[in-house]
Amino acid sequence: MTKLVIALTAASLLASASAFAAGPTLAAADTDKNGAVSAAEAKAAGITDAQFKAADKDGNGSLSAEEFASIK
Ligand SMILES: [Ca+2]
Repeated sequence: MTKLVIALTAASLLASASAFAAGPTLAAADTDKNGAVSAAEAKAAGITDAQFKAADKDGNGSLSAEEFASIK
C-alpha cells in the first residue's frame, strides 16, 4: 500500500511538472471553445509567434489539440 501511494504521488508530481512546462492549457487558451487555438488566442495566452509557428505543423494558422500539446 505504501509503495502504491508513493507511486501515485510521484506520478502526480510528474504530471504537474509537465503541465507547468507546457504553459497554458488548451482549455484556457481556446477562449471561443472551438477546439483549436488561433494565432490571436495563442498570443493572448502568452505563446510567442515562434512557438506558434513551430507548433502549427500543417501551417493552417490554428493549433489543433495535438499541435497545442507539442508547444515547448
Ligand atoms: Ca494547424
